[in-house]
Amino acid sequence: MQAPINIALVGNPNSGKSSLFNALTGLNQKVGNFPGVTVDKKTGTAQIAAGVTANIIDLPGTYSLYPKSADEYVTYDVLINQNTSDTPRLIIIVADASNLKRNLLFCSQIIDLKIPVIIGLTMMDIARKKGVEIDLDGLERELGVPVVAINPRKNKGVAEIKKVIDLALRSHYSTPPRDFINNSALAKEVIEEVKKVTACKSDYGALHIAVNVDELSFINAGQRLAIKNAQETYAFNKTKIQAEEIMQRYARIKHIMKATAVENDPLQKQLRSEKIDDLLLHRFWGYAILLAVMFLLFQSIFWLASYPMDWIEGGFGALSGWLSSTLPDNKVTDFFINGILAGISGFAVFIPQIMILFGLITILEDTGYMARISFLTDRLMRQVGLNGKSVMPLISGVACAVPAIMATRTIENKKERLITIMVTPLMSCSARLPIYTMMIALVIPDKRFGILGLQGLVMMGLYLLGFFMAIFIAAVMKLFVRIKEKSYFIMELPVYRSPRWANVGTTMVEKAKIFVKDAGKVIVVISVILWFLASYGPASRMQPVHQKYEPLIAKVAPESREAAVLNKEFQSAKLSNSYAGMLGHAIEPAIRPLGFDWKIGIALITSFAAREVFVGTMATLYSVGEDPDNNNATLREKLSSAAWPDGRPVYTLAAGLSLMLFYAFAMQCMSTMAIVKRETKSWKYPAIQLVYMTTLAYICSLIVFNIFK
Ligand SMILES: Nc1nc2c(ncn2[C@@H]2O[C@H](COP(=O)(O)OP(=O)(O)OP(=O)(O)O)[C@@H](O)[C@H]2O)c(=O)[nH]1
Ligand SMILES: [Mg+2]
Repeated sequence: MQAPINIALVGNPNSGKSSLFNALTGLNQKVGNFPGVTVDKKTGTAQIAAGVTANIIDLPGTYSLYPKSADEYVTYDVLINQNTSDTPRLIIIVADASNLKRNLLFCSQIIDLKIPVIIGLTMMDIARKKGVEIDLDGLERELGVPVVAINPRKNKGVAEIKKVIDLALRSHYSTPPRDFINNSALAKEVIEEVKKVTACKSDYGALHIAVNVDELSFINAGQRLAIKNAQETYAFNKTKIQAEEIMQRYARIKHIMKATAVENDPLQKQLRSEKIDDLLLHRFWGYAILLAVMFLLFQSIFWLASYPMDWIEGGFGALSGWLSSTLPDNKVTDFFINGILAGISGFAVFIPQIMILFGLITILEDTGYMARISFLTDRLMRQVGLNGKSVMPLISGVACAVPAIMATRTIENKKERLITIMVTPLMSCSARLPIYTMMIALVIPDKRFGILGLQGLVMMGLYLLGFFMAIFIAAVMKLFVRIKEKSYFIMELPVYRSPRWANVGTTMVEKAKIFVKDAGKVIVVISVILWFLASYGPASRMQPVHQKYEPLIAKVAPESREAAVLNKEFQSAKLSNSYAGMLGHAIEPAIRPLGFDWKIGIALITSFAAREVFVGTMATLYSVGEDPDNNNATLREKLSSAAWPDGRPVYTLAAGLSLMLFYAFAMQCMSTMAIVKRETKSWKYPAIQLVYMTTLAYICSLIVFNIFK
């Protein structure tokens, strides 16, 4: 058995690379129907033939070998830097047959890098519908590299391409002897110099090193100096050379297209996608439909999920009621039911909503509608310092800010990318959903106006609020960020495809698993710690409580009403004097103006690192604080009977709204801060985010609480 070889998948965006990656490796790399789904490299292994395994590297799509955006740089680095562990022994160019001409430009550039390539031609089905017939043998002859037709969406041609890979590796198939165009003539002396001072062997690779000499990390100072000297001596003009190169390539591609692709009646066939776009991108109807789609999306998160949520909630309530009546009445039982089980049930309830949310977003991506949303909103976005491409990150921010912030890599303009990163966490992510759902159920009446539910409308209002706040803050930041760069919006509109339901299903299950695993771990750990903090306290404070209540309880009949009342008072006094209670009381002065009591204060503290923890914290706190006979009440019921010491309810409309707003705007997510640091390469931006978002949250909550009080 040989050591695995590296095979890189490259090609234009949305050409089917990740689909092929999944077909080869059996993994589940994200696939979607718009350009720029993959923004980072990902490796998996595949069995190519008996005894031959390969590391398959999936890469972000690139239009040409001159990178413009951060995701294109990831690919560029793998291709140009010849000395890393990722350096491919073989490249598979995944080329979209329905856009052959543009795809061939990139193919020809890769071929000239003198790394062995195989072309996997996807979308033959769509090309055929467009009336384009492609002569594969002819193409192979013209380009001098193997060409295989594949359809990774339907798993077709995967065995064939493996065979060709195996053959290529076995016969030590190398690269075409002649360059696609005469690269060396473009800048002869400089190319020679680069080849002399670096390990680069191809003329075209050397040309790229010369063009990007300042950006490439693997070029050392000595090499850089030598190359720059040569550039000066021979008047190296990179803009002119690039233009010349692209022109020569297209000239040859035109000739190849003529010889190998037959287009029947190019003007006759209007694709189904174009007809649909006439409506969906319409000046009026386009926007009307967009609003309707968004509206349906949020309404359905609410009502579709309400049934499974009720079952889960009821199930956990019954379970803990049953357990507390069967298990022996001691500390261990208490810890298990009120510490662990309460924590788990607190977040398990929200699994259905999270799944539905991710499922619907996947459908938007898979059909190709997401790209249309970018197109429709570009004008609005541009006015506030963003770009149509900011919409994808913003919408996926509704699921989770972490992948959303990575998705900004496709935005070419640095200023627009930075502002998008700064405002994306304002979008209401799925971790806020539990808090919204809980509070809405508590303080918003379940009224209906025909098909519209008031609770659903408030939910949608919160999401819209996040969006408009993001737009507003972007407009403010536009005035402060000083990066000057020309901005443009070029985005391919992919053809409409029916969603692959298997993909939708796996995404839903995957996301639920991640939610349970990641959030679950934190929530359970915090709930356990919290149970301890809430159950114990300094003896100096706890003893008086015991001394006060124990004799009182001993006096009344054990099963009587007085006993129940006393017991409840006893439990809350204990909680209030516990370590957790002291913590909550300590910050109460700061949050009281927002309408929050000390229990909410504890939840604010625990959810500072991750807001998922909020509901779990509440569940634990209210379980510890309640009298033991009330265990099968749902958290919602417990919260609605929560009261201030003077008997006023805690969760009034004003307090509920204030709490929702606080969670809508506050920056409470360590993972987001870490990813912002990584993408902006500085702690400055996550720090700014933390300060501005939390201040914003505090002020908005304060205002709303005082209005509704
Ligand atoms: N009709 C058709 N659709 C295909 C074919 N191959 C892939 N697709 C679809 O094309 C879309 C894009 O596929 P991806 O695998 O995400 O493309 P990608 O090249 O990884 O895209 P980026 O990561 O954005 O660069 C998906 O909706 C696939 O289902 C094909 O041969 N025919
Ligand atoms: Mg991809």
